[in-house]
Amino acid sequence: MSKGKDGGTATATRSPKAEKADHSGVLRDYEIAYMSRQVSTLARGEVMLGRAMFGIFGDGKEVAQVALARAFQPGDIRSGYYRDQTLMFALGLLTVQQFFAQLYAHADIAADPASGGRGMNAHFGTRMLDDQGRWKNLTDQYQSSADSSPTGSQMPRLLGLAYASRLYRELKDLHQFTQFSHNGNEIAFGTIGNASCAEGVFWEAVNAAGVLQVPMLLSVWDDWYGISVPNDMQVTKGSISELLQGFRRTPEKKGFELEVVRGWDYAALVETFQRTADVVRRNHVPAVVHVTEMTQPHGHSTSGSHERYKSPERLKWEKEHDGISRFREWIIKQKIASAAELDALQEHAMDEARAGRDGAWRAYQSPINAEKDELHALIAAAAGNATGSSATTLATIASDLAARTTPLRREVAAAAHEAIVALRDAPSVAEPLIQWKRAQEALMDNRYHAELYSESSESALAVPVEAPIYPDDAPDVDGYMVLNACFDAALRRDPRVIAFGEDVGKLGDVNQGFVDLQARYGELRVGDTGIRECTIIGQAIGMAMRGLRPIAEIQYLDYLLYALQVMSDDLATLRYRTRGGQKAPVIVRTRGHRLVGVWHSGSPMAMMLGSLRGMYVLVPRDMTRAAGFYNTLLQGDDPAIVVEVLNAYRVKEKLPANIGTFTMPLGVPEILREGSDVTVVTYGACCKIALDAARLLEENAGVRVEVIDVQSLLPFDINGLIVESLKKTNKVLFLDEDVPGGATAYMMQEVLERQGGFYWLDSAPRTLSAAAHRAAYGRDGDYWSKPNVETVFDAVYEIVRETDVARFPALGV
Ligand SMILES: Cc1ncc(C[n+]2csc(CCOP(=O)(O)OP(=O)(O)O)c2C)c(N)n1
Repeated sequence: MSKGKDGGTATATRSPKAEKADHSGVLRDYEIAYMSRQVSTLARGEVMLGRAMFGIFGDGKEVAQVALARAFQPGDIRSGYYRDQTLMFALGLLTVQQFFAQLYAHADIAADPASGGRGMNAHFGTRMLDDQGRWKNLTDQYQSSADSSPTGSQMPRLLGLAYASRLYRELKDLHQFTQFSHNGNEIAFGTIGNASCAEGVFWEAVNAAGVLQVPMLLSVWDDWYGISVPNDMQVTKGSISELLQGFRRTPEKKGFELEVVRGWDYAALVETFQRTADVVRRNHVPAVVHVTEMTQPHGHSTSGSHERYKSPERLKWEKEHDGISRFREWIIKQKIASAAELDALQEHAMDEARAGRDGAWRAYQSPINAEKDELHALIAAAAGNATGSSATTLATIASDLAARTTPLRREVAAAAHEAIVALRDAPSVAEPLIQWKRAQEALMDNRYHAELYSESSESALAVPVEAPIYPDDAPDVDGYMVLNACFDAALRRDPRVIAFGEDVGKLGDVNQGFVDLQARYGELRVGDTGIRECTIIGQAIGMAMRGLRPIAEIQYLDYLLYALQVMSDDLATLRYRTRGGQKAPVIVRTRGHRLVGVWHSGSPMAMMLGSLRGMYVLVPRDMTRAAGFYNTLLQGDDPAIVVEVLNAYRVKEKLPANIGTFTMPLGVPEILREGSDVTVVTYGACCKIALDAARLLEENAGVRVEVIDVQSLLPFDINGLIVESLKKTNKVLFLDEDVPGGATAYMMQEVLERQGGFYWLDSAPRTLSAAAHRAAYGRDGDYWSKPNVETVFDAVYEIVRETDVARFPALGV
């Protein structure tokens, strides 16, 4: 066998039988690599033909990937990116037909199991859940977590997938969960492009993997470019392995295994991956394999040609170093097969690629054509029944539709719409078309909107409600102690619950919710992390995807911004982008709303509402309600963020007797004070301000304010309690500490538009939010930056004054 740069050799003597078996493995690898190349070429053609919107393929990376596949064992899991089609083929996790189905955006999980047409071409993933949304056995086959497009975004998740193995190995109470792990033997295999190593998230994840010593094997596919920008403009010294030298482990210090191997050298690749994987699996050591000298025969994607930025010399070099050609030469030289035998094998691979493409296209097109024909028949019939100009219009619509040989569903839907509009004066003629369109829209609703949140029996919305129980002698304790008792019960009840974050372990978090719990449950159950918000969330995502129940803490809501990308792109989209194939029930715990100054007073709720659909966003006003939400979420299978009120940890609350089991329903507001004049809709820290203002309004002006705590922004008032209040008061103020146009606007839209609250108003609806900037420092800065009792008083007073000037004279403020 030949030798890689750092790769060593694999020259152990083998029996003739083993030799033969190995040869057939090599030929199988060659066939897959060759077939994958043909797939790239054919797929590119499909985009050029207009059958697909966009294509990005794995050409040039084939040889390394068939070699990498050999290092996988059942239960191992991949977190990679769009170049990995060959790896997926080699692992048996993807068929050619499925690859093309995804390229065509075939909206059916039977055709595209990774995403049901939602993802994008070359966004891979396995179905880890059954059709009831429950976990399958993840250890009896290889797994792939679902890809996303932002370069580097596979890294935070990769950290967590690998960390889960460590927990499953080191925590004895987890050994029973063999559906997810066998003693933590599973490796999390990552892949990333060379240029993406310039992303901050790459460094954060690599550093954390070294600190945590997780079984992660990361391959860097290095083809020198990141679209058009070369390596020496991406990373210092132009080489990621050179840069990572400081991470290399030594006899004295823990660190990484580090390997460099060339992307066209099959034998060295097989040997390197196998040897490295053995170390990673056995010793739980992270590793990076830098695969150099890769090529990109078709260029970056279908969006442009690489001749625009690669020199003729580089293009020539790429041809000479093409992995498939080199692999073929090596096989012939090793006398594993003759040129003629390889030609036959290539022929077969080509047939397989073509058959996959053609099968996928037929499967994609035939139901749409059937729908088109169905609609065509209806329009033609309607044309026969219609009179005057609409008959002519319908005949034209029918013939235009018939002329579409490869229709899109949207074109069919548009034709139906056009026909219905043309028949607006003949409703009885239009009726069959309307019925057809309604049925079609219901199907599309399912195709494109289902599985944003859990629809399983484990949905957080299906968790039974258990009210808190307060015996007569229920003690009054500081708010943080309520949380502490809740977390203690959760950790005791369920060994899968793992809490971590900055200062969460030894200190028990900056507000003591976890105080003493590390001492009780150990460092792996209640742990400290480095200051790395993005990978705290990634760590949680990967753990949750392997059956654990992480509670990941972001110390202050203001610092969520560092984690928001991964929460938005990865966590919140996971269930949706896999169409219910994967889930990560992560609980993100944070605290916000009001403390001191620009960076500790955050209440950027609309930032979350806009970017975290797919997660629940909960805003309890006190720690008892927060505890109830945690108890609910731990029984559910959706990700969520709970924003605790920063200045409420030392406020006294009664400790419920059933602190470990009582639950808070999601999306159910609470009326904190009944009133008949104005409804104030608010949440979190503003509840107290609203109540204080309501009391003053009643005492001073006889205004009876109904104060409603929404408690949960996503989901929002699922039973329509707020509109019932509006029916009584006919006036409303939406109050919070977000910026103008932030969550107050969101609540207003929910109540006035979705719940139809507009129809019950007799004065203009109003919002009262913080100023358009972040809060200035100091108590006075806070007072003039955020709503306070006086501004709430004035806002409500103005609302009631609008309909009764005589009773409410102007205050002149
Ligand atoms: C966060 C982010 N920025 C930019 C892009 C656009 N983009 C897609 S691929 C790519 C280059 C990636 O290069 P590399 O990591 O070397 O991987 P390769 O595609 O060469 O395999 C860029 C800039 C993106 N997808 N995500």
